[in-house]
Amino acid sequence: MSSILIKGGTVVNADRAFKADVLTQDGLIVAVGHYLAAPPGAQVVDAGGQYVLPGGIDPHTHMQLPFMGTTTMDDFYTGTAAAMAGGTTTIIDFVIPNPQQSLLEAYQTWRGWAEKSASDYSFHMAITWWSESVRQEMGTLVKEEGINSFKHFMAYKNAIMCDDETLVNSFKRSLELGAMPTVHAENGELVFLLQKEMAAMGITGPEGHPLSRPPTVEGEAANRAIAIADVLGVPIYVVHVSCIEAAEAIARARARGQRVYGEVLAGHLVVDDSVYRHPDFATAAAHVMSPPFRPKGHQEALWRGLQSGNLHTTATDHCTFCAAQKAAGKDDFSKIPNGCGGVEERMAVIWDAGVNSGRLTPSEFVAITSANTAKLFNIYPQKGCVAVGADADLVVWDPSGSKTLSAKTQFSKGDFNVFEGRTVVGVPSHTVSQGRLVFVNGDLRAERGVGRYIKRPAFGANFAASQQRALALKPVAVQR
Ligand code: URQ
Ligand code: ZN
Ligand code: ZN
Repeated sequence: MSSILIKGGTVVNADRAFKADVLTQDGLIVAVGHYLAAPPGAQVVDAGGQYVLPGGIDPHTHMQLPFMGTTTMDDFYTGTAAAMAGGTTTIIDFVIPNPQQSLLEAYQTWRGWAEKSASDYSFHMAITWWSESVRQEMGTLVKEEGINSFKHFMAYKNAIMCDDETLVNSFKRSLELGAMPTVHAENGELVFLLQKEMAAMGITGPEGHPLSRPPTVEGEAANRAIAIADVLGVPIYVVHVSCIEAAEAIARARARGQRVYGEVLAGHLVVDDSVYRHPDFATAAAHVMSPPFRPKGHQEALWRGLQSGNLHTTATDHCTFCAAQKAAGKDDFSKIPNGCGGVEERMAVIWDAGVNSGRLTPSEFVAITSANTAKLFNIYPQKGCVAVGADADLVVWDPSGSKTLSAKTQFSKGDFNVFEGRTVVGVPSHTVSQGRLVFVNGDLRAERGVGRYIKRPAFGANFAASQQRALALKPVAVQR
């Protein structure tokens, strides 16, 4: 594999920013320092006036997901390719077994689908039912397959929803295994009832979607999951926190010293619920995802949660359905496949709305787009850090570059963009994945199938793993 020298940039890690050159070789970062010389044959990138960031990590995507009677438009190749065009070099996707299906069987299916990935990827495992066999297979997945996080959907009744018995048993098992339980926090029983009430009132359009899942429905589930985790003494990670009620539930628990972590979607930070009142069905339906986009006031609470350290990561929940697929819910909004895109736009949207606005420093941006996810899911500093020995996943970030986001120019196979028309300042000029230049000034050079499955050790086990990596590192003579 070739060597890349990134010269003249400002390296930004979650803890600090500093001027330095970065040298990669054989897929690893081998030097970070001043006046580094390019080895023979190395590619040289001039990063003058730009930042050099750790590759983005998106902890929440659904590539090639079969859901609500159809399958998402982006598969693992097109989805990871689009991600790299936006500076994200690792995704954590989800294996979602059907109820009564073996977890290991579902895991093998998703591993097969993901073979085509263009970038590195990992999996959370969803727990959609409970039995002694599920308990056993969770152990196998942690000990042998490098899965250290288990997802629980508290919504989607009559499909993949977990009842409290499953939550309690699975959270307890996660603690035994040193794995992180995560939740989609919406009370699925309330959603189910409110959907029926909307139908009874004759509300069938997309405007009924947010009405059937108000913030209190999310707040209740967040509080319940946090309370269960508190009693069991297990940490918990709440995905796509969208509203004040859930953000405050997390902040209260953290103030009491409980290990609770929160994830925020780029969409929930900048898009509000007015989209559901758009007169065009396709436009309103394109925004149907859960939890729904919220009234404007919730966004400030999410930003403040990220600034205060009570919310920790940003993601996209990239789950793209085209207009024809969304039309399944033309006469009944509860039949609209839930999901939106964003994997390509996440970092630029958050830089533009977060860093340019003064809400976040560049280092805080790195924390919430990469480093915190790597730490919480135990792949730091292999990922999430520009440092010797880390994977050569990097983004050269041009703070003065600008772009108008649009479905017309996106690499995603979706046909809609929830950020349509938004002009952002601050974009990736180069993306490096596994030591390869995969995106250069708009030119995407994604290679199908080169992505690797990234194992994530159980918590408490990573000291041994990092020792092994340190011992495996070949000493590299660095020319200055
Ligand atoms: O709920 C999720 O995270 C998946 C099914 C994607 N869809 C969505 O609306 N968020
Ligand atoms: Zn969800
Ligand atoms: Zn999701």
